Amino acid sequence: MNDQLHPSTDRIEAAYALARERYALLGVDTDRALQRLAATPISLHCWQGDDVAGFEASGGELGGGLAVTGNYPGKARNADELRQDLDQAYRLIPGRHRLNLHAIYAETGGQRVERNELRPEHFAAWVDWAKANGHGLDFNPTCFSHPLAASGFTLASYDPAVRRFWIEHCIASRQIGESFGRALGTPCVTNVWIPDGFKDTPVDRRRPRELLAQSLDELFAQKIDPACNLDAVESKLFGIGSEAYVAGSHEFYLGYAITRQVLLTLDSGHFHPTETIADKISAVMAYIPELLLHVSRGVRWDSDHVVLLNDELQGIMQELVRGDYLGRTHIGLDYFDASINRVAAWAIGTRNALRALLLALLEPIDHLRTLEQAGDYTARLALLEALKSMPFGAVWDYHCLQQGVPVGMAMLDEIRAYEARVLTGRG
Ligand code: RNT
Ligand code: ZN
Repeated sequence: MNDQLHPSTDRIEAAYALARERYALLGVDTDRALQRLAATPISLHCWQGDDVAGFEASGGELGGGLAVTGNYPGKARNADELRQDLDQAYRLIPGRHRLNLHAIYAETGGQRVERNELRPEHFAAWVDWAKANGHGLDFNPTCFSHPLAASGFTLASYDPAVRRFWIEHCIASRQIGESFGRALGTPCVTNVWIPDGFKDTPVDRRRPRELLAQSLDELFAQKIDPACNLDAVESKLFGIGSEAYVAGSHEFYLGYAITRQVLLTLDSGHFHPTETIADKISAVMAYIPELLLHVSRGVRWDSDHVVLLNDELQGIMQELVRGDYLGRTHIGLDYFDASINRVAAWAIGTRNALRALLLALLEPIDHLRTLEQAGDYTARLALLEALKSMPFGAVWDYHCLQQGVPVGMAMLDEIRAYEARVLTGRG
């Protein structure tokens, strides 16, 4: 570690003072932007820490058309290791953030518990940990990596026994979500994603969707206090093994979410490769109560790469801020990369989501809107382009300093030290 490579506290503060002045000239209050940033939680996806493996005694192959590539050493082998890695990741990320759990991360003390029999007590250690560390919890039924999902169908299966099992699992999951919300005083978003679809062209596209709607109505029938649990449904265009048809497509779930007034989940990797979700936000928000985002990055397909600070991510965050949707949006991440240090993957991706959000919060949006309404597109373009070279980095560094997390590349020093101290010993 070479301290000379990293800026000193007084240099970071001096740079911030200058940046603040520059933004103030545009009418942007950087202190207020940082307050809003600090108040926005991101839900970290637990599954980046162990390549979506989970802790089931019978833990089999990753299914549902999901694929994790890479074998970087140090993957978490149990819940204690996963929490230890998460603690390290949170120490690198400014602000207080949530954790998004999947049902396969239950702790059943070595006992085999079927997924339709999972209960809140199987997540007691997660709740204790969340409470002790100020994390809200979110949840997902795991409708893949299971013999009853091996046909490629779950809630939309033609087999009533298969549907029944997954309906029961989703009901159990909502109750677990409710228990999280009650224990932690912040609603749990329970997100239903299923892999159901056909590899090759089906002749009946209608029936699986009818079955899916029926299953969903059944599993959502029990009303749960929205202060404890919020239900979300996640669409997908295609998966590995469901290239020709996915029952839970975007149109299907958009209609479902609107008519049932549940949350819609937009995963940025679940659309055509050139289709981005930023423009969808203001359209769907006209009709749905709240939104769940799975911020991801597809490369050629839904490959779930670590999110970068790129135009796509900025477009999403700009929409949330410009449209004033932050209060109705739950921001979650969804990627899994096993080819790099997994703690770094969490930290880099989450910091990028926050950096994109900060960039959006630093826009003089009222002024931009006035220009647009006046038809002054010349000034709108000039200002938007000028914003790109404003000293945003100084504001971000100051935020990290204030929040007690490493600034810039100092983050990597901590990751390397953790790797040497903890991860390499895992064999
Ligand atoms: C799959 C969906 C889903 C999963 C997680 C593990 O394509 O994106 O959200 O990635 O539930
Ligand atoms: Zn997703």
